[in-house]
Amino acid sequence: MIATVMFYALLPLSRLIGRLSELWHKAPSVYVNGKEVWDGGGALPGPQQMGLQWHSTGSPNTGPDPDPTETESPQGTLEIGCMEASVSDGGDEEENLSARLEETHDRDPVVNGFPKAELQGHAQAHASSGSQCLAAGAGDEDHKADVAPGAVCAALVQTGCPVFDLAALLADSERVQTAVEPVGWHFPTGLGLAQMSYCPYVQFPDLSYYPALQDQDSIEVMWRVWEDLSETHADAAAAFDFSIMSYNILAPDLLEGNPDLYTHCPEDVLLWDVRLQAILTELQIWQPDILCLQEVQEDHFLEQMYPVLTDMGYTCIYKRRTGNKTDGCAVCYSSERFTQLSVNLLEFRRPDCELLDRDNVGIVLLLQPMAGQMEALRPICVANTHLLFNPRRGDVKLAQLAIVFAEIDIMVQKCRSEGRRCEVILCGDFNSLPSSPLWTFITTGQLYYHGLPTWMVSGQTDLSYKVHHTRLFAPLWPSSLDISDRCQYRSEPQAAASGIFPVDNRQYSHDVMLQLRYCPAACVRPADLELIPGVTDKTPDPEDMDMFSRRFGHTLHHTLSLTSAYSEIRPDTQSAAVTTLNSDGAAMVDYIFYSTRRSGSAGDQEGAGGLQMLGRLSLLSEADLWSLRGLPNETFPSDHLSLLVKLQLT
Ligand code: KL2
Repeated sequence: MIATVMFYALLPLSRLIGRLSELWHKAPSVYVNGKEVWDGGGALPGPQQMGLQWHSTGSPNTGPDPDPTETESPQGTLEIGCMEASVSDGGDEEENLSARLEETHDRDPVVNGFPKAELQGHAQAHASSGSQCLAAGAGDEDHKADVAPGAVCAALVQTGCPVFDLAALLADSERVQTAVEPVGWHFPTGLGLAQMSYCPYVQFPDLSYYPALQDQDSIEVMWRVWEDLSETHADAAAAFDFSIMSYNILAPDLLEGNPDLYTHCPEDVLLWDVRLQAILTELQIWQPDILCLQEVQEDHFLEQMYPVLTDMGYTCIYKRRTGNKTDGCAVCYSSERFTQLSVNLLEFRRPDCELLDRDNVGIVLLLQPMAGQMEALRPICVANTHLLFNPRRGDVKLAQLAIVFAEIDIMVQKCRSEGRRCEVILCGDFNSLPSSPLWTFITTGQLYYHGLPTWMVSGQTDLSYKVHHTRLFAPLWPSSLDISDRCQYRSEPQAAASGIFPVDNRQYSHDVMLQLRYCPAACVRPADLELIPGVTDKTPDPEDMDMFSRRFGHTLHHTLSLTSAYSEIRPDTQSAAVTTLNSDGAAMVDYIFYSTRRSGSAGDQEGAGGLQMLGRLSLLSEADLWSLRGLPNETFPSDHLSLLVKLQLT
């Protein structure tokens, strides 16, 4: 009782002292991925906002749109520019699309113009736009005092048209850093910086056992930043740099079909029109040279996305899922940078195969990069797919993946028959976790599957408590599929024979018996096995195991050398990166795999090949995303994040 009376007696005094100390106190520091970038200043929302509108007035314009500042075209308009914001009543800002768009952009020092060929030129353009930006910020008296270097572009958004310069971000981030900081595509988590910095102390401590939020010495802010990895690669004069995005955009029909997954979301962030605008904005910002989309609803794609993408200079290929599913996959590529050599639309459902009774699809296409006199550049095979979701059916996922590999192999062989090597990029939503058997198969080229429970394949769930497990045994799919365990069509001349004993020659030579010492049964050590150092404790080295699996089967192979562009652990914060989040949890299930130089083939330039990764857009952790109220949210319009990497073909 006495304590309560004392508390209320002293509260006004402590508030007064708090206010006074607030005046003296330095604004809190802001850390981006562990690095101090901001002194706590922030710009408040202004009267003008940036928006993106699609006015469909006729057939799509098939030509590229070289001038991103253009606001009108004769057939259809992709308008990016300034418009009057609808008046917001302050409390309702998050429900306002324009306000949300501003939130996406107002700290975004990027220009809408992708670095196609003249990287240098773009970077310089950015440097000058950066200085304009600074000048505008300095001229704005209202904000001059508290706007820090990183915030000046926000001031520009309020005073005139925002200018985006992704070019510099993707091409030359060092220059960007000197021009305007912070670099990257910035998504502060939690409250806006201005509110965080100047937030008054919590008002009703009497209702809470927790102390008032008083320590604001530092605010941790996480961003999706561009990770520049180009320094590790030598400047290649004849290099062809390009970017590729993989993005599951969450089909509205699937969203409505699984409402339980989105109970954490405010209604307005789930509206398709709102999400579409944000998706298009995202594509407009990054303008990837190749775009691989999943969960693209057919009607929306044809009516709303295709016209915009065509107008942006893309050629698009779409494949709807089979059965009564309304969504599918799309691959769009820049018509200026690539020509199409070949395309194959994949349906995984096979009427003659009980295993393959699901409606998932994929697209495999062969693209020829075009760059001035560089027609001799190796073609790039791009594969995009969305594998089955069902966590229990790893058997189906593997069979679907085998079809993708067999179709990629057709493209690879096609190039080989012309005496050329091609690079491979495999992307999509694989509904499988990093380090799962399916992921391991993709990244190592082999998977010993004998007896593996089907639920284990994707790592999505743990069903180990079950008494009975469906397991994988050879053959994984019927011979009618005509795909070997090397994931190549058997009818193709190069299809390798399976490594099992020939039926008519069961002569077990000493050599064969010797190799059997590495079979899984021989590798099991009984608990009471007598220890003979160097003998019974000897474990086979991986090369010998590899030889065993090649020789004796029960192993899936593919012939590509693929690396995942993203790793499970974020290199900056050491936290687990995720690509999708819903009420059920978060995980990394989307990937961009690209072909790398084969070990042992160095020196033979054309024979070795491989792509180099120059950079990527960082992912976020589950905690980061929950601080944004999960996915989808006002900033990220899908329950998946986009994956974006920049690759180099030399
Ligand atoms: O995980 V996904 O979402 O890659 O984002 O792929 C599938 C799931 C997509 C296409 O089938 O629909 C979602 N529980 C959770 N998600 C489901 C379910 C389910 N039972 N069925 C479909 N999806």
